[in-house]
Amino acid sequence: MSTVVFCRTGQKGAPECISAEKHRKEKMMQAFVCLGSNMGDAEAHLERARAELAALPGVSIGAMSSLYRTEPQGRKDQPWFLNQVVRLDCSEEMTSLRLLDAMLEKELVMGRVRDAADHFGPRVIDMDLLLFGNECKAEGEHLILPHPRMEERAFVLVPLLEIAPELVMPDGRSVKSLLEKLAYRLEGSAIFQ
Ligand code: PH2
Ligand code: MG
Ligand code: MG
Repeated sequence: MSTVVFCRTGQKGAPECISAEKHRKEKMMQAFVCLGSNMGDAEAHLERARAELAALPGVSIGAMSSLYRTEPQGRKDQPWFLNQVVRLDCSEEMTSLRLLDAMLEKELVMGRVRDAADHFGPRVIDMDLLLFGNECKAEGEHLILPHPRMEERAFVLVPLLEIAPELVMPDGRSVKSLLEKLAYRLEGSAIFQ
């Protein structure tokens, strides 16, 4: 018999997903993070980023998408990116603000140089918090949930749907319906937009 488990996110846990039961018991929260790099060995940077996230207290990686080569958005005169979305399973000690702060710190540890005048330029590593359960909030200097630009970006929505095909936004819209509104092209693992 299959059971449908609702996590703190309100999302349905797939019956075959062992962690769904664990989530219910331990009040785990599901967070989705988009990783991106377009400088140096991008694949190695994403691997390191996943290791840094997995090493955070109260965090484990529950799912990860494949890697996509993606056309740059926001500024076209830069190399294509490598992007990936991961699902983090967070215990109660890991709040959205703590997670975001830790991600920003790990970006710096990995050599990210922030250019306040160039929000969309090349980067060694970018870790963007897309969703944290069903939280909708703006807090501190940087935290906005859901991520304000995720809906516009095929490089976010395609890998997100790969690992969470039934995911719905906190306002009830399906992620699938958001992607349907975008003009993009998927060729193998390359995303043109
Ligand atoms: N990140 C940006 C700006 N543009 N384009 C792609 N394809 N992938 C990214 O990760 C990306 C971008 C700023 O964070
Ligand atoms: Mg970004
Ligand atoms: Mg960022």
